[in-house]
Amino acid sequence: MTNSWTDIKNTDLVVVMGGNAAEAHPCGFKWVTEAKHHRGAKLIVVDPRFTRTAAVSDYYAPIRPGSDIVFLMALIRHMIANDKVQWDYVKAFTNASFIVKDEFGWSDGLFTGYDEQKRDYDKSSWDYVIDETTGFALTDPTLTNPRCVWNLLKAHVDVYTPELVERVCGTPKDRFLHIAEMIGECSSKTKTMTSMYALGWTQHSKGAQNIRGMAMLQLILGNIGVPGGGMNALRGHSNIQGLTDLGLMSNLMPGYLNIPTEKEPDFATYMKSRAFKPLQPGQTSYWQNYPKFMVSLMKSLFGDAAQKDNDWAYHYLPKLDVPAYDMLRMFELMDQGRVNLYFCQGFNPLLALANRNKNAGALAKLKLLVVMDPLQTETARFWENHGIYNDADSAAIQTEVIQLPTTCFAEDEGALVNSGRWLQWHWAAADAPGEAKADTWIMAQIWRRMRDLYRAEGGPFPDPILNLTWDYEDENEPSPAELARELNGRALGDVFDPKDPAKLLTAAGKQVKSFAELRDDGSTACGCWIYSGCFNEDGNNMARRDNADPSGLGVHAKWAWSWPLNRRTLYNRASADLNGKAWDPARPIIEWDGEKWAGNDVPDIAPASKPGEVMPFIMNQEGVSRLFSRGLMRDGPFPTHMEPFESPVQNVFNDRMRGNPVARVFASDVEHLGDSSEFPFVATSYRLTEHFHYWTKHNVVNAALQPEFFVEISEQLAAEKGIERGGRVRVWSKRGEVFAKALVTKRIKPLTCDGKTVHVVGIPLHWGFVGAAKKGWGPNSLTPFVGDANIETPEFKAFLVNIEPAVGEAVS
Ligand SMILES: Nc1nc2c(c(=O)[nH]1)N[C@H]1C(S)=C(S)[C@@H](COP(=O)(O)OP(=O)(O)OC[C@H]3O[C@@H](n4cnc5c(=O)[nH]c(N)nc54)[C@H](O)[C@@H]3O)O[C@H]1N2
Ligand SMILES: Nc1nc2c(c(=O)[nH]1)N[C@H]1C(S)=C(S)[C@@H](COP(=O)(O)OP(=O)(O)OC[C@H]3O[C@@H](n4cnc5c(=O)[nH]c(N)nc54)[C@H](O)[C@@H]3O)O[C@H]1N2
Ligand SMILES: [Mo]
Repeated sequence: MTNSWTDIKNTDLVVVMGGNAAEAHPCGFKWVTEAKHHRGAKLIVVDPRFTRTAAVSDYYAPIRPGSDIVFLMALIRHMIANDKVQWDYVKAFTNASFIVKDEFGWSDGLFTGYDEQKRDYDKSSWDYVIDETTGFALTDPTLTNPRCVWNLLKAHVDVYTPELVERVCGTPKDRFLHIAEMIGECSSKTKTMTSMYALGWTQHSKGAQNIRGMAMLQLILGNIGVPGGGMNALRGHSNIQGLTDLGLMSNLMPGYLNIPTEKEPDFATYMKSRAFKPLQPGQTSYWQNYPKFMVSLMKSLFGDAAQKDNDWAYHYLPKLDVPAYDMLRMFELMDQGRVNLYFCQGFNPLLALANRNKNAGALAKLKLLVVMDPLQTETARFWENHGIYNDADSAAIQTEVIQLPTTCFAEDEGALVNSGRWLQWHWAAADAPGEAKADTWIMAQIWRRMRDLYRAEGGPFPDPILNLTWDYEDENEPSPAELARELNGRALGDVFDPKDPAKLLTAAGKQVKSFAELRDDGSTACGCWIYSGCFNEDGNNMARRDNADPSGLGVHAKWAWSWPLNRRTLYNRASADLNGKAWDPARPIIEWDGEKWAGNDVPDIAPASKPGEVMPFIMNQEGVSRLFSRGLMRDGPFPTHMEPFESPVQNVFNDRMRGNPVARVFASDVEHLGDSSEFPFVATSYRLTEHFHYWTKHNVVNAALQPEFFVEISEQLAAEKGIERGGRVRVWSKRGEVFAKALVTKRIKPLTCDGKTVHVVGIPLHWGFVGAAKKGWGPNSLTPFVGDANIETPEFKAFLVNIEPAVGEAVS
């Protein structure tokens, strides 16, 4: 989230599109209720299904799964055509005026630079014109140059008419226009809109572009950085925000630093494409501090073994030979027989990952599978044969499975990071049963044994293991507090003020106050720069529980601790105009007091940065936000409509194009993609509020609340196929089949797209074969093994199936 849960009460308009907050985030959804109650806020829901969020909305519109970019680009077109633009914001705080290279363009649904063989773009044309002498980007503040971002954007969105929305999304034109008008009101300086989204946008082969589409709209309305505004990703598991923050993605290290690639053999080469100079005079380009964060991370990992003359032990780090080793790639490699050992910690891929057939086969090719989990999972028992639902030949499977029982959150102490970036400390409520051990204990044992083996026997490259910092009081079990202090960082030598070298900021051995004290000379260590400040010499700030809110704006600055620097709203400098005055005087979050930025939140800019000179988007080289994303996104600098890999209609811009042309797809999976002649219905999948994924099956109460695997279909589809309410159905895709009960509902209605009737089949997830729930398989016997171009999330939300009444007894 750019903002926080508690900030949502400041909004005038909530748009839930690409999520179902009332059911998947029922506790956080109360802030929507607060906004409605206190400000008379309105709620819009755009979802293929009439969800429980829709049930409490002021306005609802249906949409065909996988078509949101058309809707979003059409909203942008509407705002531009009807002058619903927060012009002062757009001119000052976005890259609208930047001039783009002449070579950049698009046609046939593709941008310049596409290489069909490589299924990739050469992105060199997707850039600004840079003045060679100054190194600054050229701009046209009058926005008249036809090559400026604003005019290119206008041209790009021109085809996305309300008629196209109706044709591609199946959303009636009048419903679209009504929503566009409601949203247009939020271009006012004193009205804001918040975007709340989750998997309805991410789980597509162009998921990242869905989100960019809304972020661009929010910028045009002047809604980023302001109270009640923002892009608010409703994160999933209670600590999934912490997972990405701490670099548990295969291509990341803590604090969104990158794992080096093979093309970056040494530290100097690695830094060459980072820490860029500003593209406009006087801008911050905060990533210029990258070396400080990186060197401090290396000192934290390897202590004295990381020195300037050995490139801070850079050669200890793995180097990526592909963009990422995400789950799709790992299971593809497993399936090719190229992985021997899979260590599966807190994950149930047999139920969670796309195309179960492929994944079950992949697990069977392992030599060893280690499952660390507090509960029994289907993944640990993938080799069992469950009749027609799992036709494994158990006797032939040679994979050895070791289960290591762990504790769970209620038995652990530590911090959970919520969607609003708040690190909230919690304490253990119970002792773990039986032989269960904390994940940290188990990992400590593995490291210790590996170290001892390397010590005793040597090996090809023992240094990273032998030199890993492990200075915990009990080497068998690092405590949560020790780990948190390590993430905060400390001074290894005395840290002085660079402006006044005689002034000692933090003495050697003390915790650093914040990342502002980190250095690139080896005198500081820090495990995760964005967390710096969470546990400093003031103590454990994450354990704070003062819920005072003097401004009434939902800031709660003394409740827990929020990264970065306890800031609650990111980009909050953008909440004030070029003179430093709040756009909305009734909701001032920070303002310029003549000498510095001050107010109700920690300013997202150096306190003395002059308002007309230093722009708010300090992480960007430009200092402003991006309506055009330069070379960052793999699939284009503007979002463009692409059909899902499996779609009931052809791509309107290019009828030869299948799916996102640069999305993740492996050669072996192409033959497992179906088309609409065989599979005429669009399926989408989602969770139910009564369950938490796959593990509440172990709890009789949750299991009983929604006891049996079902699929949701419209009355019209039921009539067409002769399916009875509550009857059994068989649903199948190119990848597999499932049997379920039919829930025939008015909540899903047929759509008309491109002149065709399109039926949507809704498939909830939860069921498997362990626990108290009835046996069933959920959606992932059916889903395609393809993923987003930028982040590799599987396309769980839009694929094709067929459905018929089932004959005979199905589920055991
Ligand atoms: N009770 C409960 N709460 C949970 C979880 C749980 O298992 N149980 N899981 C947690 C996790 S890990 C996550 S990631 C979050 C997920 O939170 P959500 O994303 O809100 O959850 P989903 O149920 O996957 O639903 C997304 C909604 O998107 C809609 N949708 C599908 N396709 C499209 C599309 O193309 N466009 C649009 N606009 N909408 C579409 C679906 O109909 C559905 O209503 O929930 C978290 N909260
Ligand atoms: N078709 C389809 N598929 C989906 C989705 C969808 O919408 N549609 N959603 C996707 C999403 S967003 C998600 S997040 C995944 C969820 O998929 P998973 O993350 O696999 O699901 P969970 O059941 O939440 O959790 C996995 C395991 O973590 C264990 N666990 C809990 N606490 C701890 C702990 O402290 N330590 C350890 N070691 N283990 C612990 C639980 O017991 C559980 O068995 O499913 C994905 N799959
Ligand atoms: Mo999730």
